Amino acid sequence: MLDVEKIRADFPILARKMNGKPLAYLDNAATTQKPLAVLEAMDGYYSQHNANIHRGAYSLSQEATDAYEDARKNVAVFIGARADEIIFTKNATESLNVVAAMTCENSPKSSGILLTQMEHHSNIVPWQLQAKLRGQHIAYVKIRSNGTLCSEDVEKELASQPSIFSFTHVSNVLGTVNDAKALCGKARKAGALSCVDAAQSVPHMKVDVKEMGCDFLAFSAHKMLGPTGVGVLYMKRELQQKFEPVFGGGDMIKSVSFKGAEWNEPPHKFEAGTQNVAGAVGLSAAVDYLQKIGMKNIEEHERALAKYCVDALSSVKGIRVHGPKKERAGLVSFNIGKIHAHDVGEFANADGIAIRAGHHCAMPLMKVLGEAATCRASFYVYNKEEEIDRLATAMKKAQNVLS
Ligand code: 7TS
Repeated sequence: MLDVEKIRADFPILARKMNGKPLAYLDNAATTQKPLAVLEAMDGYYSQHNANIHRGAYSLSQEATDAYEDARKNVAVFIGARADEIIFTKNATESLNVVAAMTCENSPKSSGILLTQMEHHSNIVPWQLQAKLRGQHIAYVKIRSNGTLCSEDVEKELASQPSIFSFTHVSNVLGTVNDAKALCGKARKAGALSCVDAAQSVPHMKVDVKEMGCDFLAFSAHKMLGPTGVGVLYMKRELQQKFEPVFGGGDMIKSVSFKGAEWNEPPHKFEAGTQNVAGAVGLSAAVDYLQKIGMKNIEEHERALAKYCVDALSSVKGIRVHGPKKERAGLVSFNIGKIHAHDVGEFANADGIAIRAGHHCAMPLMKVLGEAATCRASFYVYNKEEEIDRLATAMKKAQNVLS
């Protein structure tokens, strides 16, 4: 059991009122709030240690470099990787764009890319850009009506030997938790690389990249109590020499002449230009904060809230809850009768409740679900049952007034 009230005291924003009501922040799949420990770590970096990294012969630059490289080590331990397998990026989206560009450039023309129907646009559009550029084709693993991946379809699509299988670990719309270890294993057996979009899993459960067996894994700091503007690309050590960097510039080179350049050692080979050092420091503080609570405790807390939410919403007339009935991560997407999701969202907002209404950057999935948009409540360490009770009450009111 988490001490939610104690946790909430670490997040100044949660004491705010919205439209005269206490803020109930239930949009954590979009972004999370930041504890004082993260804000103070970033402030401390800027006020005491700021300098450019990997270059100064002076002590302050060494301090900044140490802060950045310590953050890398901390993130590596958090996901069971080696420090040099952690590449800092801008966000999960940039990480996925980099994987798409690197792997597609390295794959034969007309080779296949395998995705799933439940991907966020961040794990679709980068591949579409590359496929168009290089004449490669994309296939999508279908989902079943219960919101899980169709395993026969995985087998069938992998049999046509795509160069890479890129899939989400947890769906940001359905809450489906895919068996990433099994899917990476199947990809490997079929001779395909595996890339895991972990934007919705790393913040909420224990993820170990070695145990999972993925080749690439992507996530964002801002969805795990860290700052915006910093993300992570895990890239298996054995692959780091094989691929050319996507971005060129300072720090990623060993030497440059007018003719060409020689790359720096990974991970620096993949980090061009001045990095978001304060962002990495903030992410590292967020990792410390999460680890103090314990990832197992966090996962249990959120799953319990999701179950509580599904039960609470079941008394709303005309409710349709999307995604798996049982095994679901800490988020719940739903529609009420024929009422547009945006109208429902505005109704919740009037009561100080922040939920997301829209296509959640998953328009192809919306098409499969047969919905233009859905409402979504998504939870984190600081959410409590009382907030879900308020949501259910607001939803009953919305149903009464709007239908
Ligand atoms: N992948 C998944 C599964 C996501 O849910 C998101 C963001 C991303 C990738 C992209 O993350 P970014 O930090 O690079 O933008 N998902 C959402 C969402 O569900 N609502 O707002 C952002």
